[in-house]
Amino acid sequence: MIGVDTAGIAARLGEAADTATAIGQLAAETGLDVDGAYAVQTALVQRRLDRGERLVGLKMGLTSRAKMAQVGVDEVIWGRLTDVMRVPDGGTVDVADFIHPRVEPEVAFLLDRVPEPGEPVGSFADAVRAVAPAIELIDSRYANFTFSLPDVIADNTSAGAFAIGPWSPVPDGLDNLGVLLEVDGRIAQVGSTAAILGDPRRALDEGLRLAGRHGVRLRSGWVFLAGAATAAVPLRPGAHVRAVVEKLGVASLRAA
Ligand code: OOG
Ligand code: MG
Repeated sequence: MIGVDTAGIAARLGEAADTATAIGQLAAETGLDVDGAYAVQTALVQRRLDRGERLVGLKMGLTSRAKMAQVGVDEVIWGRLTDVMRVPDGGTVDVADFIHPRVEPEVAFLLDRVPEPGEPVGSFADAVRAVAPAIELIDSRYANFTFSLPDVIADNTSAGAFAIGPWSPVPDGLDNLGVLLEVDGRIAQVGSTAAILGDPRRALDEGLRLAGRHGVRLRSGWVFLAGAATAAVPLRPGAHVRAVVEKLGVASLRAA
């Protein structure tokens, strides 16, 4: 897109994240479209890589109706994960590092042999070495957690932090496992992995396809978050959060 200041928009979003200060939406004002927004995301993540962070995976967003409805955007999106975003399972995040953090239950894949560009997607069992329950902490850099499709893409799909529970070998079926999000021992959200594109394995096909469009290849050893099965809930200081996925177990984190 001619005239869009990709680096300038990335700098505004990067500053907002670094200082945990919300900003207004940018896409309408700057004429950003979806392709331009992915270019901003690339520049935004490059700022992190320039200060020594490492890419460790890909995350899908808005792969469930519950999430689409919560944020009013109905397209599947993807973003990048870096090592600094990873919190140990059972670890603590400081809410002061974020603007208005929310948590959501996810299923994570540990990637094994992902196809080369242009190669057909082989079997899920070839592409994925292990699966795990996970929690994603999302934190839109936009005021009131309100954004358009290009806005949220540019903002690296609200990626903030993530915790991954124990890895298990890929089970026979992943398509209808019960999902709970618990906060301080109370159930905050209930769902099923079926909410994720009918089967979370489809999220990997979508990720390969959508990221591939932008020349992004998934790597062996990367983590892949398939997208939340339920709406996200606000993360308050002191909260203890657990994501429970049937057959896969529990991922947890605490908020300081
Ligand atoms: C966008 C990110 C969505 C998911 O799992 O659906 C996402 C947002 O809700 O702010 O990570
Ligand atoms: Mg998510």
